[in-house]
Amino acid sequence: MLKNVLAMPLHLKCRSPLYPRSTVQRFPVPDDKVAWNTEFIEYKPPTYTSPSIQGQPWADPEIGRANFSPKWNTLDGKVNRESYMGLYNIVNGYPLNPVGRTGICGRGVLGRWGPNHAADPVVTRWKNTAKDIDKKPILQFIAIKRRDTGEWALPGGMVDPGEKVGATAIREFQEEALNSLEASECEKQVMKEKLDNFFSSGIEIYSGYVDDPRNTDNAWMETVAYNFHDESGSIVSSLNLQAGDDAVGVQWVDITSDINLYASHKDIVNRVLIKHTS
Ligand code: RP5
Repeated sequence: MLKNVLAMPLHLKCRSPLYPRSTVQRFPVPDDKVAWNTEFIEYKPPTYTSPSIQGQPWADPEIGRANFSPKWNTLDGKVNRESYMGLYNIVNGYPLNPVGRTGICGRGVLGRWGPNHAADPVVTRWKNTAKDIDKKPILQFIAIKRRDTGEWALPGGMVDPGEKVGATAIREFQEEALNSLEASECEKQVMKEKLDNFFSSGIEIYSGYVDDPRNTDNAWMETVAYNFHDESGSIVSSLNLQAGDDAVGVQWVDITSDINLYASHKDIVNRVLIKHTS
């Protein structure tokens, strides 16, 4: 039994035929061949590492390079190579996706071999006002529209080396949903005074694997998601929502059974919904 995987059956989005931002087709992996311990003799996935990540300061070098001796399954200097899912296997020098086959080897567009750590903020409020007391309460969260896929998503992002995951969630929220990267020092100070207390009340909702379309057999996304809930709605009502960084849209979204979100974000917001309604 795998630990720290959301409700998705095995993984699905990282088996869709076309690898993101490329023309590379994944080797088809049926559901019953995802698990590594199921024999799949015909399995011949292509190897792909995007030229866009090669030589980037935030990305690992190729495995086998003399200057690269990663310490798997542990904190490697400031880079966290530990998985929330427990120990992952290393085969012929390459870390193996703990959920199973994805139809592609290499790193694709991900910077790190093995786990790529992210953080996701789920900022919530009730949609209904006191006047709507007889209606079923609807929980809303702040979603951003991703520039790369055009899908609605949590305003999360990658953990910088040495950064605390909780700090990443708050920083990413401010960059993507409040456009803090383009705010003046004075605006940042106002934002800080308004939100410091609110952000200190975050509750961890999930830590583990993400069924991200960028995952490969040797590199995958993991996240820690935090819920920042404003029961009265008075704090979040003063937020000036403005898309920034990698986001091209931002808005409040009702958490309903038919929402469609990037990667496994729907499962994460559902966890938050259950927490507030059960
Ligand atoms: C997802 O990718 C995570 O849940 C997080 O939301 C996001 C981080 O990647 P970038 O948005 O920085 O591309 O797997």
